[in-house]
Amino acid sequence: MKKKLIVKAEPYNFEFEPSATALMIIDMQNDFVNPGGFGEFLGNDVSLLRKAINPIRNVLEAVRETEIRVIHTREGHRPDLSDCPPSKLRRGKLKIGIGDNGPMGKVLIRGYKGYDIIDELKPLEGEPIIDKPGKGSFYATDLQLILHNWGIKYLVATGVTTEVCVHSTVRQANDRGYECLVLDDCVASYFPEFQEVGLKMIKAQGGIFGWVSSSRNFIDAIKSLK
Ligand code: TIU
Repeated sequence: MKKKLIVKAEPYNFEFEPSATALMIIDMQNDFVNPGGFGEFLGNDVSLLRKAINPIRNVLEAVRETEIRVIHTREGHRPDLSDCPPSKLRRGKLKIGIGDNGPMGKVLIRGYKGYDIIDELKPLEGEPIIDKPGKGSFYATDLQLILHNWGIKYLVATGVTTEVCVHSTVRQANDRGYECLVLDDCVASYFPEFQEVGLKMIKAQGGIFGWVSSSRNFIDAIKSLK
């Protein structure tokens, strides 16, 4: 029998096998979290997302001492925009939009500073980075192949934004049979009301999309693995 751990969570405790678990850090990129990027050009106060950084870093450091896998994602596009649907390019009628020049280089484009994962959460070698053109991490990526090869059954979701890329990813993962735990202080939204209701939607109806807990509860649960 593989070792199972329990995290105090809602709507009820989350049971998982560490060897079959991956921590997902979703889109913690300069473009969403720092001023002068896509998030700000969409009209948002990006400082609201920064409160997730320390809790994610705490979880990441704890997980790196265990057999739990780590996967990072980045949202964005090829420099020639061939993987960007025209509808996404047009959306919002932005003054500075995807592919345009901003203070952190071309907005949401691979290879530019805005696209990079923030310094505080830099991936280590052996932690795959999934480059994704959509909001959900499974769409047009090799995420499912990697999870399959690693025998992953459980996902711990962190990152931004709660109701957009985190929700899209959790919904896609849930339909594919993964058990998803979302850590409430490790996800953030530009809209406080969406943060609240986004988390409620995960755990409602008996955990229709998954479970919700906190960084503290998760770190407590994996302490025995070190
Ligand atoms: N706009 C917004 O809230 N989010 C995104 O566009 N992408 C992600 O959530 N990563």
